[in-house]
Parts: sequence; C-alpha cells; structure tokens
Amino acid sequence: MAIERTLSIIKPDAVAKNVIGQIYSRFETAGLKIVAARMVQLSRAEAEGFYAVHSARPFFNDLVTFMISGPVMVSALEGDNAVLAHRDLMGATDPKKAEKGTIRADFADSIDANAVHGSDAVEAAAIEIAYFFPALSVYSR
Ligand code: RTP
Ligand code: MG
Repeated sequence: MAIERTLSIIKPDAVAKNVIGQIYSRFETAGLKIVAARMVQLSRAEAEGFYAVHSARPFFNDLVTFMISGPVMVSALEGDNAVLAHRDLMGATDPKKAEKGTIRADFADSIDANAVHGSDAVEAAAIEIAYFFPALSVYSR
C-alpha cells in the first residue's frame, strides 16, 4: 500500500446543497484524512488555470462557468492509494452512469453539475495540490 495525496474539490452544486459534511464523512469512513482545506470563490482565470488540460475540449467554457458559479470546498486528502480510493468514492463522471452509493450517484444532477472533482493520477495530484495550497499549509497526519 502506498500513502498518497489527492486533491478533492466539492463543486458549487454540492456546496449549495449543503452536503460538505456528508461528503467529508465518506472520505473519513474510507480512511482518507483531510490534510488541507479551504473554501474558495474561484475567479474565471483561476478556474481556467486549474482546468487548463481541458482547454481544447468543447465543454471547457461551460465547465469554467459552472466552477465559478459559487464557492467550492477544496481539500487535500491523504491515505492508502488515495487517488484511486477517492475516484472510487466519487463514481463515474456522468452521474447517470455512476454506481449506486457513490458521491456522484447520490449528490450530482448532471455531467456538468457533478458534485466533486478528484485528481486522476499521483502526478496530477501534486500539481493540483500545489495550485491551491502552499507547502506549509498541507499537514502530515
Ligand atoms: P473531474 O476532473 O472534475 O474530477 O472529473 P472527471 O475526471 O471525472 O472528468 P474529466 O474528463 O476530467 O472532465 C472534467 C469535468 O468536465 C465536465 N465534463 N463535461 N459535457 C461533457 O461531455 C463533459 N465531460 C466532462 C465534468 O464536469 C467533468 O467533471
Ligand atoms: Mg478529471
């Protein structure tokens, strides 16, 4: 087992539904520790920078507009195989295809308003965590 870190974003739709605590509870139950956290109202430039890998995709503008529609809760999570463990908790990108009991199946409305983001690889996680958190604000737990 490898101890990893991953970046979680609870997106504006889930923050508006007041389910931050329920989502955090799923992380904790699965053994993922919250090692950094902040609520952020992203600017358009910040959201575009975060999702730069998707800048050529047809859904890029809608994605950025959605991500700045309200505050998001950004956290760094740590645990055994954290990247995949977190992706498993999230479920498929399209909530209609997400397995029962996953965060997206339970809290997401559509592929656009899909409740959560999670890093898709350890290398991406390091970049995404650094995007939101200076090194000294990520704790060792
Ligand atoms: P995320 O990055 O947010 O964790 O989601 P993901 O890996 O499951 O999906 P990704 O392919 O990275 O896409 C990023 C976000 O863009 C929106 N999207 N819309 N309309 C579409 O076909 C489409 N495809 C992706 C989703 O909100 C997705 O989470
Ligand atoms: Mg992704």
